[in-house]
Amino acid sequence: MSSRSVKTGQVLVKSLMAALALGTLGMGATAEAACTPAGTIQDNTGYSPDVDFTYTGAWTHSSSFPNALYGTLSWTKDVPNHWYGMDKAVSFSLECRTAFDYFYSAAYNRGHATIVAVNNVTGEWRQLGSVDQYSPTIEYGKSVRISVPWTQRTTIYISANGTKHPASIDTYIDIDAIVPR
Ligand SMILES: [Ca+2]
Repeated sequence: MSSRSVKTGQVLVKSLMAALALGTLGMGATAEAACTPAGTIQDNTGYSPDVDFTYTGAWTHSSSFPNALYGTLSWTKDVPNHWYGMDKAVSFSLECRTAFDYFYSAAYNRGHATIVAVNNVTGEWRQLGSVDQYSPTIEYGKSVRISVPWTQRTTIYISANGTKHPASIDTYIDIDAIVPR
């Protein structure tokens, strides 16, 4: 192949890539393409492609838990200053989803996790529930399904409430993964 035809080939590839990029941008403009895919495990470390986890406050992240999903867990007992729990939390956004599964580990030092949702379109917020993560023995891969009140883009905040089951020795909460539903 001559250098001329190689260049032609490169131009063709560039043109194709540009067209694909335009196509992707075009799809992104529609509401459907912005939907968070359902059923994909989203790991708490945030490397999963469709949900970005954001951590505020004091969290510890570890990849030393072989029995957790992808071997990773993040935990905190940092209680938010705001009662609606947005300043010290793990947060992520969902769109077009009506629920998500919250995976965590239950243990003897776990407390209550508070879950709050904020509608990014209307600004409404709602407390979705509280999860008691206490267990006398350590149980990895536990999950609870949380209903989401809006299919519009919604940010979910999960934070430590600072309260616990009477038998628990501490108020830590953790996140292992979420699965949008
Ligand atoms: Ca994990």
